[in-house]
Amino acid sequence: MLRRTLTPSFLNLGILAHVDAGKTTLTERLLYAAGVIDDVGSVDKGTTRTDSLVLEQQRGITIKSAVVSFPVDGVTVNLIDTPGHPDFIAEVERVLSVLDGCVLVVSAVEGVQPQTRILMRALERLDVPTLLFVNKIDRTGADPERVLDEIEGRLTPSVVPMGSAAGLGTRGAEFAPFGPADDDLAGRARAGELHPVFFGSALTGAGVDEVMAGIVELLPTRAGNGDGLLSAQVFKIERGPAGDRIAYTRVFSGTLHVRDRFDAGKVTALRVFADGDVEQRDAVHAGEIAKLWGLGEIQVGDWLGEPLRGVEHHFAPPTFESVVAPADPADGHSLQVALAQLADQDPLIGVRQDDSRGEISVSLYGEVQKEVIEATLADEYGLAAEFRETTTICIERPTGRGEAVEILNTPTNPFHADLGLRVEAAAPGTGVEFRIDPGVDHRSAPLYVFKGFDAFAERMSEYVRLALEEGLSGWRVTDCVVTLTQIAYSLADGPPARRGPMPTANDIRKLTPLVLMQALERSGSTVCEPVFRVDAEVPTETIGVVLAALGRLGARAGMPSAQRELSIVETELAASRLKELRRRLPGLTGGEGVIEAELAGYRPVSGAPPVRRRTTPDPLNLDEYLAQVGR
Ligand SMILES: Nc1nc2c(ncn2[C@@H]2O[C@H](COP(=O)(O)OP(=O)(O)OP(=O)(O)O)[C@@H](O)[C@H]2O)c(=O)[nH]1
Ligand SMILES: [Mg+2]
Repeated sequence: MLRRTLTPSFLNLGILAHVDAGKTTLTERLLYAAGVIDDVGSVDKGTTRTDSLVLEQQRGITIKSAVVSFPVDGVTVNLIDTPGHPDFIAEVERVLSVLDGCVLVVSAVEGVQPQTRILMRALERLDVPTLLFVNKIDRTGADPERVLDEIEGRLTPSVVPMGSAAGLGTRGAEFAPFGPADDDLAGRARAGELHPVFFGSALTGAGVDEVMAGIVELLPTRAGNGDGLLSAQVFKIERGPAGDRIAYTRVFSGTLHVRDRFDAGKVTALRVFADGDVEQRDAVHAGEIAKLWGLGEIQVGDWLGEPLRGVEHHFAPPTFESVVAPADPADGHSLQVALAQLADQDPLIGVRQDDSRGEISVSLYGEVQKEVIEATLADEYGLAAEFRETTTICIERPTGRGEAVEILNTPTNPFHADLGLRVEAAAPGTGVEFRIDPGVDHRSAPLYVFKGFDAFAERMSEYVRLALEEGLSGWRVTDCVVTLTQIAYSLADGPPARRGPMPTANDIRKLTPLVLMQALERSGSTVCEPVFRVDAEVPTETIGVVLAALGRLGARAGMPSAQRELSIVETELAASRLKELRRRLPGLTGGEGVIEAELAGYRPVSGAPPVRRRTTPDPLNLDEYLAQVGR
């Protein structure tokens, strides 16, 4: 007999867009339409539910992702409002892996922006079913038809407009739906094959009811079945008023209970999102998002229970860094602690500690992120900090191929093991790949320390990655293949040349950089700097001076596309030149020029390669290395 049980269903929905497109305003409208709030808050007055941080309200931009929940047609929608400013892309990155669906917002005036393309590419790569909302049809200059063309031409051809907009550019602008979506369309939208497009205004509410209906009809909902093995992932960490860690967690399968124990700690309390608020519970099931207390050691990206996949990066890493110094030298230690805490909540705030100089440097996406870190240090930690000049983070790529071996019981190797490694250049963008030469006899690896060959290979790969954090010029080494060519270890009853204590995991860990850096020295490395694809939108009458300035910066600009008063110039610029252009543009364009930049890749620096001071012992200086890492 077929029995229908009423299981609750969920939809974890991301709201993504370029900066200022209207995500937070739309979120507010959806909450209002769902009946969970009685008044629509305003970004401009700092009264929205999701821009709850003081800094967000002061600046009128979203800095952190925020979760808020509402019911529609029996479905609990957990909506995640994300920041659109490119400096906070790390926040979006972490949210992506927990989404069932997404609404991508595009402004009917500004249209498709470079950031919109970056987001859409990531959503497509992850197969996240996505609806589009063309917002701000009430604003002067709104041109939904043009924006629809841009979407088809620059984002994805698989779009289906769900209606049309009328009364453009006025408060009375309205969305007129074509009619209900048929089953075929709904099925294909839920599978992510088609992207329905709505038009409207988050400010006036036009089109919002239709998007609301579309969210549950055209995006996939998940039944909250708590059977099966637990698999849950932490995507955001917040510090409570008492400094406690609160882990935002998406449960993919199974059930998570209060008092469950994990490596990171024991769950002491659990809350889920409901009706615009949070609600205390004892357990949370597959499909849901919860806030967990008590996991003192938890990190963003960690899995509770069975991991479903590894760590994935969907966006480019930060390309700038800056040394941070306390205004009062006595605050050095407090600053270090505060920055470590911030980096903990935000794994893409990379903190580098140079003990020999007592300096801390922070990796950055841009100036706005820098200002936010500065303000956070002041507001939350009472620390006045100064950022020195922002510099570019380069990378190193092996130039060719190099190999090195260290043999045990020789003067240069106190680590009781033989290790041979080869490093070879690989295609740009491929990262670091670790391999083991097929000729290596598995039994010659110290398997007793690592509990099997797979575990050994995994740890070796980790040691290799760590060693490559600082290359010959101090930059992270990437785009290469590292191959283990030789491994052996000493034994108490081995033949004389192999006689000695058996190595520990630490021996292998400390030996790896020693061998790898010698291999890299033989291959040589090329320091490469980030290069950006730049769109500069400038008043047409200033195009001549802008092109001349680009020429002086060594940039080859394409043909400018003139759109009456404004023209767009596309070009590519190295990070340092981009900074120079940003500095000069206001003067050249009477303050009217706007720049959008997207990382295009890395190119060898011209001239002498910049060197970054190492923060870890230099394996190529054997005495110093051994003195610092110990045997
Ligand atoms: N005229 C008009 N203004 C809008 C509309 N939606 C949002 N705005 C305004 O646009 C500005 C940005 O809105 P937000 O909702 O903060 O945009 P956001 O996408 O959340 O911005 P970030 O989170 O900082 O990326 C605010 O001044 C809003 O009042 C709309 O439909 N029409
Ligand atoms: Mg916002």
